[in-house]
Amino acid sequence: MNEKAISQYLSFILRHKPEEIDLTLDREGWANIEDLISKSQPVNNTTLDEEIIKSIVSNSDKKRFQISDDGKYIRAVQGHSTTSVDITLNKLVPPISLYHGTAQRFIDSIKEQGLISKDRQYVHLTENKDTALSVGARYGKPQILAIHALEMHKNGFEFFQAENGVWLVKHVPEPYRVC
Ligand code: HQG
Repeated sequence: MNEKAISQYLSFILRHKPEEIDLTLDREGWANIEDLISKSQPVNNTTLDEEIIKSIVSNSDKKRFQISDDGKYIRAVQGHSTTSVDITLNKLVPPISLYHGTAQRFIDSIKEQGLISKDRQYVHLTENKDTALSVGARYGKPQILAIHALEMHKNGFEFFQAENGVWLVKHVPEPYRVC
């Protein structure tokens, strides 16, 4: 079984395109697992079932997914682009600095616009430089940016933390980028 491919498929459906398989997510991002299984396409010839889904959820390195307490529903905890989802997030005071991993080829544009969320609902930030490095490497030669998160918060920007610890903010204007 190819867990990575199935995890990517679940991310695609649960974060971006539930309508692709006519799946309904509620405002908090939850999908009924039975419904998801019956509507999903096989991934690399593997037909999804409850055991596979639960294994992927518990093995996810970044804890991308969550199963509801009653075991009937699944959601992605962050990373959404679909506007049908608006997860109630914990609003928290961030640490002094947070990191964002990007690709060097985006730096000129970031200097002009600051960090923007593009297709997703939020800019994603992390406390972990290694995570930032691997996130940035998905798009080219990686570059870690440090952000004055606490100063932003003091100036009125709202910071949220997803269930898996990823920090979320709507925009990071250029003056708050340290490097
Ligand atoms: C860049 C992964 C030009 C931004 C990670 C990034 C994360 C700009 C790309 C989650 C820009 C957007 C999200 C600007 C930002 N001009 N480029 N003004 N502002 N960018 O994939 O943060 O493994 O939407 O730096 O762990 O890379 O999928 O966001 O390179 O938490 O679970 O535009 O995805 O999680 O790319 O990644 P993305 P991201 P998973």
